[in-house]
Amino acid sequence: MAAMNPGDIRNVVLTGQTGTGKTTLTERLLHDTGVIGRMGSVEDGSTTSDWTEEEKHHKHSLSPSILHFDHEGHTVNLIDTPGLADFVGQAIACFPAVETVAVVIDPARGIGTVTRRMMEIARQRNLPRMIIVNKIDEANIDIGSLTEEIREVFGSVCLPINLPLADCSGVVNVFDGDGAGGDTLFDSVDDAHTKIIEQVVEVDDELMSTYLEQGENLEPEQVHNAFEAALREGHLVPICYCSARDGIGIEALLHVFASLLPSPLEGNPRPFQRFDEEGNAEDFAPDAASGDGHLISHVFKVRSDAFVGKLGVFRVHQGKIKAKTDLFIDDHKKAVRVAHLYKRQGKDQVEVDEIGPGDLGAVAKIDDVHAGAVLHDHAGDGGIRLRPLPLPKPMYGLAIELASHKDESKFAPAIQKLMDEDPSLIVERIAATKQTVMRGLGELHLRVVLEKLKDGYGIEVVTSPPKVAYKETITAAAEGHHRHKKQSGGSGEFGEVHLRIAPLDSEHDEGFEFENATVGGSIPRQFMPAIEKGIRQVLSEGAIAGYPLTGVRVEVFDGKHHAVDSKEVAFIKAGRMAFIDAVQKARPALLEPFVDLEIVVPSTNMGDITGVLSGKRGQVQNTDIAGDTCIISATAPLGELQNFTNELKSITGGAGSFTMDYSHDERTPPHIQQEVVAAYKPHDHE
Ligand SMILES: Nc1nc2c(ncn2[C@@H]2O[C@H](COP(=O)(O)OP(=O)(O)O)[C@@H](O)[C@H]2O)c(=O)[nH]1
Ligand SMILES: [Mg+2]
Repeated sequence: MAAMNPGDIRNVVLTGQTGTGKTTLTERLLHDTGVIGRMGSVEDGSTTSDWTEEEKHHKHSLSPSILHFDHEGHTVNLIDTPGLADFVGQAIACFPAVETVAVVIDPARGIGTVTRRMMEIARQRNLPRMIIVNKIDEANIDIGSLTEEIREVFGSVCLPINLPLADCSGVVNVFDGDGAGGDTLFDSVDDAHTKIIEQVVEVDDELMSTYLEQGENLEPEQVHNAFEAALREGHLVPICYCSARDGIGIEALLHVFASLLPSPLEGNPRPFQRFDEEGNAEDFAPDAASGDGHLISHVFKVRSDAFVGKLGVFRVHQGKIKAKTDLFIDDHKKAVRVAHLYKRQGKDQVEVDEIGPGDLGAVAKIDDVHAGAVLHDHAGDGGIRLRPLPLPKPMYGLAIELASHKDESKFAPAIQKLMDEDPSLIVERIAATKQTVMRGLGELHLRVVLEKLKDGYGIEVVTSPPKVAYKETITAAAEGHHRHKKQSGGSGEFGEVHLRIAPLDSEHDEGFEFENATVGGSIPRQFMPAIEKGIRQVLSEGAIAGYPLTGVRVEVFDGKHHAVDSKEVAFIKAGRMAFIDAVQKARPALLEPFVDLEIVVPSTNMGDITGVLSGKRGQVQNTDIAGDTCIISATAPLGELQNFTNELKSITGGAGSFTMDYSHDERTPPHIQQEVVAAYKPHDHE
């Protein structure tokens, strides 16, 4: 099969709150374009899009699905993404793969926070946007006021491109159709037509004059380019209405997707950067029109399967990717062989020979493929990277321990695969607390990861709240001294060190400075590295509570040595003990990490949440009420937030969500420091 003409492709991501009907709508579009004979349902786990075992079990989309169908002579590549806040990282990762972001709204639930976030990220990334109001079949909803609210929240650039009929049995095209249909539920076809045409002609002066002369009678071909320009500039966000369940408004939506949205040749430039050897970056926009140019493609989704192996789903931005050729991944020197190429349709895939510019495809069994990887075919293009995505930082943690030691060798490779496919997952060993900590966006996120670990790799773990990763520091200057002397049979060990320490500025890069201030050869210079080594051992193991020590300047100013018995090991020990001696006199303190929180809750819960936060030593910085929702910005110690997900869930009945980001370190209150230090069982220091 030859590659498609980029002008015939439309790439669309479907996003928005969970439960708004994205997966059902995907199923409906596949059905109505003849891809599938019978519509499956989310409830019985039979949709083309929610095909993984986890998705069938949870009855929610948990990772993006890639589908395609043909309409009006064009191919639409549709990416159905998860709407749960815990999984938005994967949805955001799909944005650079498409020209248009379509958010789906359920009138009964209102706009919602994930929708707001996705609309904002799409705007920041210069992606054309559209809004789909689904479930217009439902009783007791007010689609007219929802439309007003959409315009209040996202601006007057949002305009209906079709209107529901008064009985919601269909929709009328108000942009480029004949306007036939009947009475509409709100607004009139004529008014809606005038509004959208006037919005569109504003981006094109010439068209504006033609419009003023010709009046309403602009032909669809005359406005096509201006429509694309209006979408590109964010000057128009079309609103469509439909019922995925009952098949209402689907033909009109298909028309917008296939014929009105920008093709890869018409969309905004792709957000790449090219780095030179010094690390300087300049913007780089691949050109989809140059079909035979260098290949530039990027991987936006990775799926690892214990049976099938690793699958990398990519978008070609320039050139062609061909089966049975060699490719480079990022700046790797060694090329990898692409044995097989596929087009994905949910869980199914069809093998193809090549994928052309603007199209989406998949490669299998290339181990080094990771989310965000750039696949290219010229070694000189190794400096090309995607502009970083505004992904939420994984701060919600669980300490994990293997349930059985026999899984030890399987654990690291399995975790690596899970991290490769999930941009919001980190698993790290924290030296200070001697724990392995898994971090994600929320409780459900990590629950699903643990299920995959169990079902996909046969590994079970026991979880607990992670210990707080405190740091140690000093708050005053002090001196320390130690004489190390050991006589056992033959040659002995001797070294003596005097040093002084002082706090460093918290902004200091490394958090440590070491200086030899001895005079007159009291300690020969060759022993200084040994002394520093001994001190660095304390920096990583801690002096008072077993946590890494930071923010200290050390000056060795005196000491003694012995011609025969002074050796490296003696000064390592002397340096280490003299340093511990000094730290204990330097009013040591514990630091704890603070995070910036952004909590989104129904406005009615605002008081409860701020109350809970103050009980956690949190400080509310700002509250911002927008309609029915309230955004609370606050800082709080990470250690106090271990149960916050559950508290938020119970206070808001599941409607609240939050993100957290590292803010700064702060001294723990004295009573907490006392507890932590008392719980520390110092190892034998010598
Ligand atoms: N009444 C009605 N229900 C719908 C419609 N579309 C989807 N649903 C239901 O809404 C629920 C969530 O649908 P789903 O497709 O999983 O939403 P997603 O989370 O956005 O993918 C399911 O129970 C669907 O049957 C619709 O057009 N009308
Ligand atoms: Mg879904």
